[in-house]
Amino acid sequence: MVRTSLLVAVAAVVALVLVLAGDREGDPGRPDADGVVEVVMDRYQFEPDELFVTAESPVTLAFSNRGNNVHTVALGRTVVEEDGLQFGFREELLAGLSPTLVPQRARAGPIGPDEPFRFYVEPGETVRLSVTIPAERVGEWEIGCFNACGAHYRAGLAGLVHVEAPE
Ligand SMILES: [Cu+2]
Repeated sequence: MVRTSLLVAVAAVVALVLVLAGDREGDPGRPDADGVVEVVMDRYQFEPDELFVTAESPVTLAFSNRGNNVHTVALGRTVVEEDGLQFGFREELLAGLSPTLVPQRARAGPIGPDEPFRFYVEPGETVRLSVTIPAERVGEWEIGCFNACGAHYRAGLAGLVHVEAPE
């Protein structure tokens, strides 16, 4: 009887450890054990299209472009829209921050403290953005590519970024 209970307890612990390990490594859209969130751009989709990051923790978003078009990734919210065309976000998630970009040449556009942070991802390339998002930006944000006056965004290259409060 005691032995059976012990076996059940051991089996339960093993199952729990497996579940936790699975969560840690394999949860799409969440950082893995190294703090990396993998995102694939396949044609006009982010996969996954919903990302979860924790404020005040260093995170790396790794964008891999498996399509045939170059994309320009923007992070923010409130889309600037005119005549059915989209041009970017009114509010920038990374405003005033100093993210690291690998490779650095992927940085798009003019570089200044008030410029929106954009980066190109060429077909076949992976670009890694590393940053720590401050606690006051906890909330719902978006990612998108606004190339071709928003044609890529309208085609589906749009996703959500949930910035969660530190535990
Ligand atoms: Cu694009």
